Amino acid sequence: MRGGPDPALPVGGATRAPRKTVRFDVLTLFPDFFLSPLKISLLGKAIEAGKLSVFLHDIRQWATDKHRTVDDLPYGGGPGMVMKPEPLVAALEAVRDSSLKGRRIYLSPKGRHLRQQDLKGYLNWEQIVLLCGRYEGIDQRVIDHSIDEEVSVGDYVLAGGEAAALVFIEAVTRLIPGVLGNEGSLEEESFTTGSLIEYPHYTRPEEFRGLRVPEVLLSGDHQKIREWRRLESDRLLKSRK
Ligand code: JAH
Repeated sequence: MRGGPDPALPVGGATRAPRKTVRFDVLTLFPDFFLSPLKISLLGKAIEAGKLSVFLHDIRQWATDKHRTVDDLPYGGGPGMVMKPEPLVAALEAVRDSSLKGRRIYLSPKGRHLRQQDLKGYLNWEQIVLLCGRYEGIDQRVIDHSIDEEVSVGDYVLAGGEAAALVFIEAVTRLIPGVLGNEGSLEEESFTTGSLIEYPHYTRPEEFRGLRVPEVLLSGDHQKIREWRRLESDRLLKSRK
């Protein structure tokens, strides 16, 4: 029995803390590229739980000629083809929801390197439009006038931005509150170690093909285990170029 109102009772009918959901709109010539990854595992579950939504758009929809042309020869010559600006800008304008706080991102090896510490910031956008290029890339004027940010997920050239867009979506999605299930994994990742470098992991059996699990991990001494892991993590960090 309780006297008086419970100060913790929600006001205005809310029964949960404001739920973070991220909406991605992906512009691509190959929407099918994303189907399996979005169906399974972490991304599939996040979508099912309503914490993530991904809308796939075929850029060719915004090509207006009979052959639905999206590419053309590069001015100044050189190898390959370049994606024409008109369909890309039309697509960017069409999918953008002006009622949402949005960010337009082009995946490219020339972009700013994506880092773990930047990822959380993307949770504050209500709509993230990811533009995936193909061929040699896209007309620079699209980047200059219709893109907010050029992002790279690593210094290598892919066949197109799709694989990079998936990396981006997955890395952001696992930070959405409630997505990991095991909220502890996130805490340990950044807080306990203070670095992204991990310590080595072992599971059963204790001996595998003559290789034993480090004794400290079998000791049950959690203080010592923490110390060992920090040391190993440090060693890995320093040995990496
Ligand atoms: C390749 C357009 N940072 C990885 C990355 C991202 C995008 C591309 N390559 C690498 C790419 C061809 C055309 C984009």
